[in-house]
Amino acid sequence: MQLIVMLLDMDYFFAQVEERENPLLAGKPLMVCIFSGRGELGGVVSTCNYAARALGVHSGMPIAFAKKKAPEGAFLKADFEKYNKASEAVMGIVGAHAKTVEQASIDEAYADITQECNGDFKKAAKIAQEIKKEILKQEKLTCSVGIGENKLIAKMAAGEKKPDGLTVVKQGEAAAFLGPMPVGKLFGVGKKTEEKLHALGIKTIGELAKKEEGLLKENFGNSFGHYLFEASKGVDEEEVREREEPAQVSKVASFPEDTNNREEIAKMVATLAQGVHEKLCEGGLEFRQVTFIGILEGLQTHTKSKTQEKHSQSGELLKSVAQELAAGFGLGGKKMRRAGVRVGMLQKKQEGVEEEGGKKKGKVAQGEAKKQAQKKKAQGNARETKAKTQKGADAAGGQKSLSDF
Ligand code: DCP
Ligand code: CA
Ligand code: CA
Repeated sequence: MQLIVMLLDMDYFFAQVEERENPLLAGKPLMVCIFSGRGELGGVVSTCNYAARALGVHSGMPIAFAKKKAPEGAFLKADFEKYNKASEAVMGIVGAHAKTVEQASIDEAYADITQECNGDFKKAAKIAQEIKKEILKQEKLTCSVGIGENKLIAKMAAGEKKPDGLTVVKQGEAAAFLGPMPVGKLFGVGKKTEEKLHALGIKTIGELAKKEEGLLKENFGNSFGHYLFEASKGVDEEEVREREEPAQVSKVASFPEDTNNREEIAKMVATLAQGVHEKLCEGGLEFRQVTFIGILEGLQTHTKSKTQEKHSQSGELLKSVAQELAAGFGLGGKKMRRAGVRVGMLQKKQEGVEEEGGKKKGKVAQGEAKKQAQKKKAQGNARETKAKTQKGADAAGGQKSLSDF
């Protein structure tokens, strides 16, 4: 049967959720920000609405820059709990319409709908419309959907019409669809690759598709050269598969005796951070969010989180952020019984991948990550299996989590 894949991507996700919560914000420039704490305007724009984009603001831009471009705009602090909740609701709706769903990021999912639509592109479009309608009705949010014969084409199609778009690229139409696009738009091609391609006289995806594989391998290495050779023709053999990586990784431990000694707490945090870091490395994962969990003598649990501008796998960074959060944790005259360190917003380590305009382009690394994951699975890591059975014990709220909590 004809394989049919759908990619659903929420429109200006974090900012749209904020507009939904406060309709007064809609229409005027709105920036969702990750403040670094260094100065009033330290940090970066996580995302912004279309009114702000029209003024030249984009994801990853320093807040101070955005302030110059949109002085009248609203600048809100990112509230990940809110976005995670919306994300889970959206993923639930997609999951109700398709058996095989692969969540690719907080606001994006692939679904293999071959069976559901019987290999028929018209039926596939109907399913997408139903999903869009349900998300709008239940979550009051819009999204853009692409449909194609594989993941790559679905992804490229989803970017074609935004916001609130639905683009279907039928079988056999991929080359004509991709051909006229600037080569920088091809999934996996970042700024540096684009420049190199331009220097070779390649401006469109169609021009890239005409090049010999040998020439591309010579210039971009065997693996990425091969990827460019295939992707430019709309060839992609990666299957839609449910992800194995957890949403969070955490470690929690009890003090030998309840304590309010800051040094002792900091020492414990360092040990916990190291344990979390080991798990991250085992899974080939990078984090963006660090949470300190404090459980006081009366067993009240409090958390403090900090989100970094970028993903990282650094154990040093993890330890220092966790200790900083622990140092700022108010004991309120009580002693601490247990402490925990948790990392969230995880992704597979993106080796050798370019990032541009905030869009992660991890196609090639994904293949590598997949191999790693399969290898890991084959090895049957007993510790991890044990931890996985405890999933959902903390605030993951239905998402997969790896936790000793
Ligand atoms: N995000 C972030 N930092 C970035 C890029 C994105 O924190 N550099 C967050 C905020 C986005 C969310 O991830 O809302 C999803 O990212 P997308 O790339 O899908 O961008 P948007 O959904 O914001 O916009 P679009 O309508 O272009 O998809
Ligand atoms: Ca999006
Ligand atoms: Ca996205």
